[in-house]
Amino acid sequence: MKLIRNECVAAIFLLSILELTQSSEPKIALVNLGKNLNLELVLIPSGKFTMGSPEDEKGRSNNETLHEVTLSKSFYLGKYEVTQEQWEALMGNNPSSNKGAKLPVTDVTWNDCQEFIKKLNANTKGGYRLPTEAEWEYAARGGLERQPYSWGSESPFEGKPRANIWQGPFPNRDDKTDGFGGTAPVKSYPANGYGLYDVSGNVWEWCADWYRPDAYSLLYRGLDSDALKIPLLNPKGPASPIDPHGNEAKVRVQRGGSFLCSSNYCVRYRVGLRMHGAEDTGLSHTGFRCVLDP
Ligand SMILES: [Ca+2]
Repeated sequence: MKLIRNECVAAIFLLSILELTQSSEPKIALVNLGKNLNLELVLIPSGKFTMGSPEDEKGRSNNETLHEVTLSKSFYLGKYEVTQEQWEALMGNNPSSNKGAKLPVTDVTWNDCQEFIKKLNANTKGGYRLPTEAEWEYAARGGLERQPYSWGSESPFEGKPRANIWQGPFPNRDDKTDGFGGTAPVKSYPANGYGLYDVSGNVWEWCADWYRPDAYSLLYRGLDSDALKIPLLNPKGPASPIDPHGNEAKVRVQRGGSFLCSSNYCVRYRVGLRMHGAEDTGLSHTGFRCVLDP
């Protein structure tokens, strides 16, 4: 009898239901947030990839040194950026500047994301966290190797819109030919090879790692050039940050670019592009997605 009562309590507890659908690809994890809302995560297979960007890639920065990475364990990653209605269902507030239920939650700091994850873990079987930078890039590449974008090499300005970015000369004029001038509802553009939406553009996504610009390079590793060919195993980033602006801010990695990224200015919707932000600062073009360890 006690067992039945405990099961009933568990059944009505928000966030208590985790369903793993294993009958079809891609495998999806659904987490019930209440109010008929699910957090959806896609299973990303373990594997090996080349992280960073070739030196001849347009817009490439010198912090993107090519190196090999092995991710030995599969993981679930948010199918799309955490939305405002999802955030509100769990946290009871909505910090976003540009309001809309299906828009990604924005203005969240890295620390805010930790609070969201802490609550998610407390109310489920646990296993939630932010992706490492390596996991993020591996998943965002969707199985493609050494391509500039999450969809391949085609220009984002040809054919159907592929991501919510800035069209026209930044910062003077955004032609909004992708349909949106600010954030776009998640899943407005095609998914990548792993079934993930909006890894390019829309909002920057927080990663777990500390940021330092030389994190991929020999300068940081202090090894000879062959070291770049030896795959790093499940890298978690540097032990401490270096703020490239010299402000000694506690900077964390951000990836993916946002609706403010243009071709004439920064090309930051490239899949290898690395960005950073102080962990206590949230902006109107910054959000996140979660990892779930199986
Ligand atoms: Ca846009």
